[in-house]
Amino acid sequence: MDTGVYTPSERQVFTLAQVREIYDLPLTQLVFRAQSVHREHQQPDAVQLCTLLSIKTGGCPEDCGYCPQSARHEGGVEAEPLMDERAVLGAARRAKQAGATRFCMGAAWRNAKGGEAFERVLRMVRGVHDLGMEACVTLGMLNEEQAKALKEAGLTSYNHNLDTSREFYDSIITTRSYDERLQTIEHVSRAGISVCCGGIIGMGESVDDRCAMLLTLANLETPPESVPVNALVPVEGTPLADRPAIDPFELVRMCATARILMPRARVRLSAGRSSLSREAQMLCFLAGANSIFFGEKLLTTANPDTDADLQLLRDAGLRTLAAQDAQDAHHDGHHHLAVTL
Ligand code: SAM
Ligand code: DTB
Ligand code: SF4
Repeated sequence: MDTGVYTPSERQVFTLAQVREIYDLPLTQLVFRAQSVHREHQQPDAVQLCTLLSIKTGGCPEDCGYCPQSARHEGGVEAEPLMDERAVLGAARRAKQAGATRFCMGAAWRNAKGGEAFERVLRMVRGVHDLGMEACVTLGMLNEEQAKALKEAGLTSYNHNLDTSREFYDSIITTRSYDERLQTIEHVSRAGISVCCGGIIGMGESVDDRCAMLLTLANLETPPESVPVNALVPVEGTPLADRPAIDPFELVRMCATARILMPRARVRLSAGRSSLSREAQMLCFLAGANSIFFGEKLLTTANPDTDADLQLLRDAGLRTLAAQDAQDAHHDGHHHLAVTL
């Protein structure tokens, strides 16, 4: 297995059959292989804590089948206006105090809005950046100009997920195409902003769909800086409300395969942790996950208590990764750990 440092031009190229072979390895072998890659490219004993805030909740015109914020599903969350920037920066400061090094702001928009709303988002990004945290936003589709402005404001990363494979995509979302997603990702990349891009498992997709999504991500011209792996949180009123829960081993396999395919990315164990045991989460960390959403809420649904998360990391002897470290590790391979729990 090649575990050298990859540059975009010399990185390994996989076929779908090879990805599937990796995903289907006996779990012991899969985790061993992922852990070997992890140790070459990442701090093996550090986890990044990222806090999410929904800065504009609900009333979204898109029809994403999993999402409680879509105005097209019955009984979704109430639509609220874009938050005031002081309230957002207050939340960012509290997240920093609690140990988070990245602050991610999400808006239930089809695309990033212009005018005052966008100016306000830029001020939020600047404020988070000035706190010394990594700033991330997810605002829907983005054009090149907006991407440039966000970069200038100090944005670290833009989250825009592929969610699933191209083949399965249309059975989950009809109002926005797969190619439009890829285009937004390209605008983000071109502006020099890191891409945060991943997906969801548990929506009824096949294992090939999962592998195809990971392959698409790994084959992007610039592979994502971070890859959120979400387990569907089934929400009443959404078309996917009745989907059965996934087996946690599936999540372990996703984290491990993502780690092997994208050695330098942060693999973020995202939505769905509330239903995972400590042991299952530890297996995900062993498999190469090195980032979690930290804070009692994701965007609109529950996340584990911060005390429980800090206890888990403490019991496992894991440390949190500081913001600048994350950037150093990403850009030049230097690793320094700062925050102790
Ligand atoms: N509106 C923006 C967009 O879709 O790009 C940003 C917010 S959206 C809520 C961000 C991501 O959260 C989605 O792409 C999806 O992967 C994830 N997500 C949303 N609802 C979820 C759920 N119920 N379970 C798991 N993941 C979910
Ligand atoms: C991502 O992939 N997962 C986060 C973040 N990116 C924005 C969002 C998860 C949302 C889960 C459902 C909710 O809380 O509304
Ligand atoms: Fe809207 Fe994003 Fe939810 Fe889709 S995932 S309905 S775009 S908020």
